[in-house]
Amino acid sequence: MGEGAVGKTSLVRRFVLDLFSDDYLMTIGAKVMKKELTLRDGGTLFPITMTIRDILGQKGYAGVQEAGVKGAQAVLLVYDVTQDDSWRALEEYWIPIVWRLVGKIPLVFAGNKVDLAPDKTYTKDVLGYLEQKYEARGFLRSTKTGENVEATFDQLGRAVLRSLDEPVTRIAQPTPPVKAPSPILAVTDKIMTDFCAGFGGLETGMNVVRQQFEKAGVDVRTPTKEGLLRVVDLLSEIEKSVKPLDVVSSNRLKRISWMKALP
Ligand code: G3D
Ligand code: MG
Repeated sequence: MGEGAVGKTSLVRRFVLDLFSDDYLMTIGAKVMKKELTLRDGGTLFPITMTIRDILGQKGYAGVQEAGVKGAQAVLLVYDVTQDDSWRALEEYWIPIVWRLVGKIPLVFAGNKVDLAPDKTYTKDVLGYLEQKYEARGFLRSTKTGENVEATFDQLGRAVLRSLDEPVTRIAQPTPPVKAPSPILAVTDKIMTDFCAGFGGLETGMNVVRQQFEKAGVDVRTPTKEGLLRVVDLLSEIEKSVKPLDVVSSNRLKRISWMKALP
């Protein structure tokens, strides 16, 4: 998890063989990937299959983000070392979502883009602060060098192994509540989550959502009413292949009614 453009997708892509390119597109929703690895802990080897969800970092998509984090056993929190706002957002926005919805599961920090860091001491101090405050490990990395990618995911796996027997505590309101996003983002978020709920859940649904947003030419950062209408129609077309027509039609009308209230 982490803000938009901090390097989440680049980091995951370095680790897994990712066949779907989204070079020209922000990650929409949550992209799910799998990776098999073996962890050595003490003298024992543990074969692990990691399911990694690359979650949309854009503010305003709480529904999609919350669906993405449910069931997580650990979270990799990614920030951009050249943007102080990006690690502050981990504290203010992302960690509270995790604590509230999943509980105190293991966290690992990844400070990305160290190749661009102007002040290495400051960069190390920020990571040290986060590690100490959240009792977590952290790594600095860069796509240029590729170093610390394996170590980061290795640490995630180890943290999960160690936490398996421990009860998870949830925190109801860890920080002040987050303000509602712009109305159009809220509706976009609602349409995405609604479609996925009726289309096999996040894993299946989001692949379709991603394709249809792309087809409609809608940027999730700046959706317009016209663009959203195209998305709603495209999603209806997809639903026609698996749902009765009356359901497809009522879904479409419901989504359009959400948009009607928009300015
Ligand atoms: P996100 O998934 O968190 O939104 P991306 O972020 O992985 O899409 O990365 C956003 C941009 O940051 C990309 O630039 C990517 O190449 C760049 N980036 C990611 N990691 C590093 C890094 O370690 N160092 C540097 N210098 N850049 C990095 P573009 O221009 O492709 O959008
Ligand atoms: Mg991304």
